Amino acid sequence: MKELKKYIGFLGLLVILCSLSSCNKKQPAQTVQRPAFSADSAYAYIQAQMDFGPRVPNSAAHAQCALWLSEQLKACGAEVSFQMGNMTDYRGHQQQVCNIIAHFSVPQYANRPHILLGAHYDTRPWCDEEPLHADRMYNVPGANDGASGVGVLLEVARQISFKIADTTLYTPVDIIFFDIEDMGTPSFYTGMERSDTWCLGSQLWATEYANKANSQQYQYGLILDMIGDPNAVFPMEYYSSYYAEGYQQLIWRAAERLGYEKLFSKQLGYPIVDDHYYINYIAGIPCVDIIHYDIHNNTGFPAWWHTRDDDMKHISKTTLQAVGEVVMSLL
Ligand code: 1BN
Ligand code: ZN
Repeated sequence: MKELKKYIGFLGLLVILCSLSSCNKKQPAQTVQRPAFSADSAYAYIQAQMDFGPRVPNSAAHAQCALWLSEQLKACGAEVSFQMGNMTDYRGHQQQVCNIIAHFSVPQYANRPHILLGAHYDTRPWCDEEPLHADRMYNVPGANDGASGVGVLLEVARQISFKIADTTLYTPVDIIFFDIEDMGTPSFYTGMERSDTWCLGSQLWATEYANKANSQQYQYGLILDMIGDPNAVFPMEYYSSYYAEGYQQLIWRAAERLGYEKLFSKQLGYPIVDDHYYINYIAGIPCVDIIHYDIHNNTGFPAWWHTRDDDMKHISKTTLQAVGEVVMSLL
């Protein structure tokens, strides 16, 4: 009997000690569900574009890259078309535009409005932010300004192909690679500077969209531009707030949930006439721009912007991973 009492006493003590020790144990941090995205793959897509050389309009590299992009999108199961047209550049010359449009359809949700994801694939013909005059006639290599947004969206396309296969894509998606975003009036031009000389491809697309009776319906659009720098910061760009506030909030909140609140700063940013501006203003589709500002430079952009230094050393897989996860979380 005495032995039994001792045994029960010992068991009681054990229970108390166990419960105390479990009280002291820290609750595990709430784990965030991370959407699938490979920064290694996005990086390789950026490198592949760089290997063509600068994708300046009218160059062989530009044409070869356009073809390669359409093949990559087709390999991911998209229906791909080229939108061709002519637009007037800063000197009044005609430029041939070639936008690349990929549709990812989900038969069960065919009637739902699409999400539009976009980036520009051309690179600027001049490094007009170079300090030395002699360097200003070089083409911009465009690792960040061009290839980074396209690289992330190619990886998004690859992830979409898996989602279509396992029936977890709930929204039809269109990916558009816009042409001639970056041929706006160069700083050395002595004539009049006009803001509508930028984004010629998206202006063409938005104008044709607005003039077509039965255009594809879009819920909203999202443009990625200069999204690969290791020290990137994406404030809430002004025109995106003006035209698409709710969607901008949705995207920045998604970034916060994933732990990327430093990268996706909640500060209001400057107004930038990027491709999203014409998608808002001409097409009437609410559209948000994720774009890197740098308030420490007088251009408002990073030091490599429109210089020969816009190369692979300013591409970070950590930043690509963050942007990629945020985009994937919207699908
Ligand atoms: C973004 C990257 N842009 C050009 N390269 C758009 C832009 C247009 C930025 C005008 C500043 C002024
Ligand atoms: Zn540019």
